[in-house]
Amino acid sequence: MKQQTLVLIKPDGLVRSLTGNILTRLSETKLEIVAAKMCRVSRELAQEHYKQLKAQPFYNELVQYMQGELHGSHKIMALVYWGEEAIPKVRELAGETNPEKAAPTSIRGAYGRIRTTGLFENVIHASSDPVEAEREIKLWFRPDEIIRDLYPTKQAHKEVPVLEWA
Ligand code: IDP
Ligand code: MG
Repeated sequence: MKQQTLVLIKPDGLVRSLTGNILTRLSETKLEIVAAKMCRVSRELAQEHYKQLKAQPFYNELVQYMQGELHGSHKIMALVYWGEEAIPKVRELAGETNPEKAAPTSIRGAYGRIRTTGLFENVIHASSDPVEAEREIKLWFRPDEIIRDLYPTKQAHKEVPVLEWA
C-alpha cells in the first residue's frame, strides 16, 4: 500500500552535520520526497507535535529539544516521503526510540545518544502509523507545499494579512 510519512531531522541532526548522511540512508528506501523545507520551530508547534506525550516527565525538555534550545540551532528539516509501505520502511531505518537499544546500523543507533537528563536525543522523527502521519503532515505542511494530492483540500478566502515578496 502506498503511504506518506513525515520525517523531521531534529536539531541535533542538523548541528552535527548529519543531514546528508540521513538523506542518503533514507534514499535507500527508493521512496519519493514529495515535500521538504527548513522550519523555525515555535514552542506551540513543538508542543502540538508531541501533544500525546504531555503527561511524560520528559515532555518539557522534549519541547525545548525540538525548538533547538538544547543545541543552539532553532531549526528542523521537515520532509514528506511517499511510496510503498513508506511508514514501516522509514521507521525501520530510523531504529528504536531509545538510541541505546536501536540497531547499530539504524540512523538512531548510529547517531543518537541519551542526554545525562535521560532524554533520548535521537536525530530524527518518523511517523508511526497512517493516522499519526496525516495529523503530522497537516501540522507541518500546507497543501501547496506538497507535490502530490495526499489529502482532500478546500479553497479558503481568508481576509488575513500574509507576508509576500516585496
Ligand atoms: P518515536 O520518536 O520513536 O515515535 P515517541 O514515543 O513518539 O517515540 O517519543 C517521541 C520522542 O520523545 C522520542 O523520539 C524521544 O526523543 C523522546 N522520548 C520518548 N520516550 C522517551 C523516554 O522514555 N525517555 C526519554 N526520551 C523519550
Ligand atoms: Mg512517535
